[in-house]
Amino acid sequence: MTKSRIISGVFGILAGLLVAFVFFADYGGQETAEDQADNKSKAEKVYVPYGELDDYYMLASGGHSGQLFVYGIPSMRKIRTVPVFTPDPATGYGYDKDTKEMLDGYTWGDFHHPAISETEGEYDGEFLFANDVGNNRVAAVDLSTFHTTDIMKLPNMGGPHAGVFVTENTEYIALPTRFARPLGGEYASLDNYEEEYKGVVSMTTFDREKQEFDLAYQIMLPPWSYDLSDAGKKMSGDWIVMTTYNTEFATTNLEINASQNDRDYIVLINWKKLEKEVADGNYNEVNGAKMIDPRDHKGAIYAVPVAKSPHGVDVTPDGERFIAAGKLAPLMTVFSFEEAFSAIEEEDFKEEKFGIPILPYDRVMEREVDPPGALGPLHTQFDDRGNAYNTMFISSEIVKWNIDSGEVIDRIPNYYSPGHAAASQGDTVDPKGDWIVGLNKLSKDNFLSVGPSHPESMDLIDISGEKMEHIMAVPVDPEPHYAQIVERDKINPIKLYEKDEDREDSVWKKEDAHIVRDGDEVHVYGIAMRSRFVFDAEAERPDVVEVKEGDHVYFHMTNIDLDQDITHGFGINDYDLNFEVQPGQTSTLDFVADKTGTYPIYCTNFCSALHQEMSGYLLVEPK
Ligand code: K7E
Ligand code: CUA
Repeated sequence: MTKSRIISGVFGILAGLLVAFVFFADYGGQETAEDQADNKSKAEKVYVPYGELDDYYMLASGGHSGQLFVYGIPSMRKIRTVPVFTPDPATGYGYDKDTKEMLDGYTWGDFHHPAISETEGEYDGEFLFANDVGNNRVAAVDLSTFHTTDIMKLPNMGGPHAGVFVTENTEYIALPTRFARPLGGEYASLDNYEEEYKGVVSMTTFDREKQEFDLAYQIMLPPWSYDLSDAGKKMSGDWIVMTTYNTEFATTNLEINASQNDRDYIVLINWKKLEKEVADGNYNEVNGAKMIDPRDHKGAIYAVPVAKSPHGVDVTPDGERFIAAGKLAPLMTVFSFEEAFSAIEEEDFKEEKFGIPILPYDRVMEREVDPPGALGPLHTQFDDRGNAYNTMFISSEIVKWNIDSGEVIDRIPNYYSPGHAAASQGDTVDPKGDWIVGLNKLSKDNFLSVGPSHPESMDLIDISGEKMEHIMAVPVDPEPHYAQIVERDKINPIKLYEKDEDREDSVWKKEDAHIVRDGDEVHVYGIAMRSRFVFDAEAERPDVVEVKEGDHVYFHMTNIDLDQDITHGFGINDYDLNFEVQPGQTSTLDFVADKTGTYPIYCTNFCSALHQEMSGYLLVEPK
């Protein structure tokens, strides 16, 4: 660069700064040249050119929408909403026979914590599990189709908030309760809280072949509230850890009454030992569950005191420590599994509560990390360089610190009030250390206003360097709690459902479409193809179904377009019914035709240039 160019360059920058300063003085927030360069470099980090794909899937809980949100990272583009605990007309979920039976009449769920199935502590990408705090359920989403394929209702529960977390090889999917409740939800006076109310952990298993949950056993615990849990890894692989609050047994005004004690507990459970107890028949049957009582089973359940009302507890990627986030106490507490195991070995117990030996805090606790002014720590995530990242709800930031030394390395503001954060491959033995997403409860006025309820927001933060860098914030539907960020090649979705001529209720040629009438049952074995429905190939009008008032009608529809991305919808005008069939899929819609009249049927999913012509009629003749 010549001298004159340097001088003019310097002048240019000065002039730019001056202009920026004047603008800034006038309008506030005007970008400087430096800001612009900075924004350009940020934009480049998240720009995914047309034809290329994001590096990661982010599978985020949709909270009380009961849904799963799928995002691409780093672009933060929303890709899909997958219904889990809630009906969804966009995909017909909860309308067709199978999914309606699976939802079993429930119209909402409160999905907090997604967990991807693991093999040897790594995400294997086959399934995603979800908890429903609202209605005591656990669900599995098949990640080859992004369809929810099983939901199990759990007995004896009171809001399984502290799950789901999977053990290293998905041996168990654990769900501890938030609200103490009498077993089976029976009536019991709150005056008898300590005796009759219980906390419960459900240990469920999932058969990947059959795609079915099973409740292996439950653990009956004192009526504390269990907030979050995590599964051990490697040396701690046989254990799960859970935070508690309300060890005061408050039954009203928890805001005050459940924050009295200086210490609550972290409960440690050896699931392997309990598995053996159950195999040996050492349990009581309670409402269909094999129930373990800590007073009868020694050597598997312990607790260690922790600073009051902790929220999250997370196991480090090497499995050697567990870290509690203080929530009410502004600190993170690092505990050593090795010390916990040696205290157990030597029976170094302080006292016992409800049959649970209490380990000495000073021995198991390795370090308290207390960054000045950092308030409301909720959850911990990890990178691949020995660092932890804590969300601070009250001081609205993420704090990065070194696990070995406790030294605080960096802090970065969030917009605003993060609950969880999710790091790339964050729950695994091998986190990637490039991205973390703050899942925030508030956005204030960061986005175009949609009225008094602002959207929640998510912050994308680059954690690949020593200092964290805030890249962007995006709005999100209520309500992000936790997410899993998984490398895209770990997920292998199918493109089509395989043609299977033996599949129950399917027909694959339009000539084979037919209707079977049996008393007041009408079974339509139909096909959907571009651009028509065929219900009865022989009929004068193959796309018309005539039934009698009160008939129980079954539309068994197969989409025979074995072409990528050609989904057909199926809506019945004025009957409040809609479902869809994806390429190669067979689905059944069943209902009682209790309204007489003439009802157009039409394809709701735009599928071809003649999509508007893809229609027919349902005629319901009065009796
Ligand atoms: Cu939102 Cu995990 Cu339910 Cu913390 S929980 S924030
Ligand atoms: Cu089929 Cu639109």
